[in-house]
Amino acid sequence: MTSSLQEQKRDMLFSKLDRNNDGAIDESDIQAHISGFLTDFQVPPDSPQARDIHESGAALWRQLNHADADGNRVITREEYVAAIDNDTVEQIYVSMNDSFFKIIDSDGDGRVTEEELAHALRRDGIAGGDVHAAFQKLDTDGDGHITKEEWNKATREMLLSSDPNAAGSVLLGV
Ligand SMILES: [Ca+2]
Ligand SMILES: [Ca+2]
Ligand SMILES: [Ca+2]
Repeated sequence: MTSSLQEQKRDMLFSKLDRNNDGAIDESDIQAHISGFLTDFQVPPDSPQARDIHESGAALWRQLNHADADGNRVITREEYVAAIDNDTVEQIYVSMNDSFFKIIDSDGDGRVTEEELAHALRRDGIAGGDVHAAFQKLDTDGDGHITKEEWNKATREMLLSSDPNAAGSVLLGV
């Protein structure tokens, strides 16, 4: 059974994806979201990372199409919330981490430091004081770095866990 916390988190993700706030997601929202991300992280639009992210966006849209229950090429809040399950999380969100993690890991050493995370979270308006707590939650083995495995785990928790203390909630700022 879906808990209300899960629904609340999916609702927040939907609101992030619905860039123009018209209550439905279409392909232009996804592309706007990605362009905003590239601008925030100062990724040159013609770089391999930008190409990666745009390809992820196109893949995200293809995957989201199965959420479009009535087939009208737009995804409503209800369709989105109902479509998130284990498979969707793996196919959409965990697979997109390959691209996003590379950008958040700004020095490219395969691990995200607290400073790199601070840069990523600041973009979502999370105050500096919360970054340390967020980092400690995401760095589950406590070695001072967030690996892609730790990030993927948080991504799954973000969408699937009903535990309010799960590390993944940090990714949504809740
Ligand atoms: Ca629809
Ligand atoms: Ca790094
Ligand atoms: Ca770690």
